[in-house]
Amino acid sequence: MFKTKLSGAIRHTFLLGMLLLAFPGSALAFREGINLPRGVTTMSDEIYNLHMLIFWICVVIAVLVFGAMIISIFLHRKSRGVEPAKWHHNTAVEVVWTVIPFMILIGMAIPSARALIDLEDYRDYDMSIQVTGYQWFWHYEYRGENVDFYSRLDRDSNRARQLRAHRDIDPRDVDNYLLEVDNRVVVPINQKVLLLLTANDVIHAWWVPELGGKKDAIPGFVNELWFEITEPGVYRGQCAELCGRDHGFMPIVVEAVEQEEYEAWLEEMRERQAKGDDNLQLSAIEVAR
Ligand SMILES: [Cu+2]
Repeated sequence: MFKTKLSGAIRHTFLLGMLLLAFPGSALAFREGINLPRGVTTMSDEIYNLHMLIFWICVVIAVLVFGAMIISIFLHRKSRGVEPAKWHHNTAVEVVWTVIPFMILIGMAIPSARALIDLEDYRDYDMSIQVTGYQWFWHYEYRGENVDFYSRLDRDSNRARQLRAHRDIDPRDVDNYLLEVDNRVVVPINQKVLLLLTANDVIHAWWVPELGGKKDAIPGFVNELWFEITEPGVYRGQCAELCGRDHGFMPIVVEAVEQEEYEAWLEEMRERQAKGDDNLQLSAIEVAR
């Protein structure tokens, strides 16, 4: 009687497990914020797919291993009068439990290596921007476009964070508090954008999570990072290195637009530069601090 119930329960658990595995990742109610964000670039997509592949391989292994353990504990428990097996050293079993993990590791290594190689492939880019980290703002130079500007924490966030000096501004009333800048990085969609990262003072790190990459900006070195954004939008990030007292106040905002819009923006920036717009210069940044 009990045996029938137990085998029924095992069968139901097994069927439920198989049913869950049959659903794609998104159908399993992975709430936003729990799973890895999918991002908006070709590379972040590849990283996400790799992550999900490895995740499901781990789930299958966990279901099989823990399933076998649980079933074995139930069926071969002492109270049922099961005698412990006396044999040891089974060559067939040892071959199987060496070969199977080996095959699994190869299955994981191939897509991982492919993603890593893609991640580090900086050739054939469409445009490049030299990014320099400062305490505590960024400088962007669009190479070959005659456009360069500084990008720092926007004035509202900056005033609100100085609680003592500006008690009248509540941080909760500021849109995108600490995640907004005065001059955004504008890039066209569907273009391979190469960033050349360095720093002027201490080590910083350029990180916009949705773009699927993070790189250190180190004085005296040039690091590379590339992305190709597929969806227009505004993407926010921060310096990801403990770079000093005001480390939390150097956000990064990337705006991805259509090609024509990007060209128009470049033209506008050139005009602003020609007019000597203070908001693009360093002196204005220092005055505001
Ligand atoms: Cu920094």
